[in-house]
Amino acid sequence: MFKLTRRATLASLAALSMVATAAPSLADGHKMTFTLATSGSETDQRSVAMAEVFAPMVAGFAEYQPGYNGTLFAQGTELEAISRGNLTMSIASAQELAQFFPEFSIFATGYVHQDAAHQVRVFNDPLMDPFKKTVEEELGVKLLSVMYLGRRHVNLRQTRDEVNVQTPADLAGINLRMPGTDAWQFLGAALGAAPTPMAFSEVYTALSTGAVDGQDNPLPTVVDQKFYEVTKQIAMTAHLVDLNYIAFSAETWNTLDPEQQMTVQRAADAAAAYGRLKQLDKENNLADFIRSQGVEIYTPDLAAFREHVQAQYVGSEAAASWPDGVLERINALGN
Ligand code: KDO
Repeated sequence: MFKLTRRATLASLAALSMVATAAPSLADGHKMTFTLATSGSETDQRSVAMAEVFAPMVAGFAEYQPGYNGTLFAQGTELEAISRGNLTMSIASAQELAQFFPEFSIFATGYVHQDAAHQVRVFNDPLMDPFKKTVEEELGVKLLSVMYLGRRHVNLRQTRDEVNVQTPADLAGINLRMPGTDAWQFLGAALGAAPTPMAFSEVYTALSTGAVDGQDNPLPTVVDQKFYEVTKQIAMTAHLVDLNYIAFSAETWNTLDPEQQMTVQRAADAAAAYGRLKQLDKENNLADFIRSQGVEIYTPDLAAFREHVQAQYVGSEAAASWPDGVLERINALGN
């Protein structure tokens, strides 16, 4: 990681030269500005939680300025923007972090996290300390809290009569849109499909035109993005209980006094908890609405999917990057 460390060092040196003059304190009568970039919408529960919980809690010393739908920075470029001092926060993914640090792919591996509570136990366990330390030291990013995105399922344009998804073999040749990073493409192939990399903002149009056969996201996202208008089935593969991290600039963090740091940490934890509960509620209550929009929802052979997907990771390059004992520890923290 010499190149990244060198770049991060350069970014930090540049930042240090700025900190001497920047970091307006309240004494100036000016508030800091916390910019957040996300490819999510304004109505996504994680965005709502940041605006309704995080922002008011830090309002005493910082103005929260969110950019939704990838408008501030394109999906997958936010962490680099934070590292270079051009952005304060993002709703990051383990898959994006795995582009810098391959070992993060363990948190993006199919059928590892069992549920939202398991995600929280893992994020707060000492096993995470080396991961968090690496990201802060080499990228200049602090991972403050873990957010719940939800169970990802296969969502196709084809009707169930056309493609009945029972096992991974039924996805052979299916052009499945997955997000652009390697860990996502690996997961798409592990499901048995032919993955296509594509930004989140392009998915609806690609489904409506048939440029892709399907996509994978949790039910709340299917509703928030209206994917039910351009798809006909959801096979509830639950292949990834997906998460995000509230990522925060270490450079900005280091300009805060201890009380402000504690407030930011508490605000992030409160927003993550609020968003988790809202997302779980939506996830547990949206199936009937989606069915009412003409989308068939059913449960495939989950044992077949779990067995096949996990077998793809055994001996993989991704698995080779996982620190010894971490997978066992994650499993021990399960139910
Ligand atoms: C997506 O692009 O399908 C995805 O769900 C990937 C997640 O890691 C995350 O980036 C998410 O999009 C965005 O937050 C938008 O919901």
